[in-house]
Amino acid sequence: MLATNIFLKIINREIPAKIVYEDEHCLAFHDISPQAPVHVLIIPRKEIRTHADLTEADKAVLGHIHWVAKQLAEQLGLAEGYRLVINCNEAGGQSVPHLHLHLLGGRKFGWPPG
Ligand code: DGP
Repeated sequence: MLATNIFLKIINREIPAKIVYEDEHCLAFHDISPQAPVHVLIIPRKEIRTHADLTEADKAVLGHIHWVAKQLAEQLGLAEGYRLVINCNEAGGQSVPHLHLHLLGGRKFGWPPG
């Protein structure tokens, strides 16, 4: 069956992406529209539309994508610091309906976010 959202298409190799990491639970690839010198998206293989859709059964995969983010930050030279972002729903700035963790680094970030 063909995937219904763009990130599922990347998981299923229906469209290409610059994949930097994958395992049985998740996939990480470079964002197509980078907002920093390093901008990687880490996504669970499981179809979870938004952060608000998480259930208790998803606690392990949520922890796992953060662990992968920490390891990728080291590998990608972000020792000075980095930012992790999960946008939730339209008001939270989410545009792709598949949970994803943004790993951004390589520049200084401001606060509050836009
Ligand atoms: P968000 O706004 O939090 O839903 O972030 C979605 C991100 O996904 C956005 O930074 C751009 C990225 N993106 C959208 N389509 C594609 C794609 O086809 N390939 C890749 N690599 N990234 C994509």
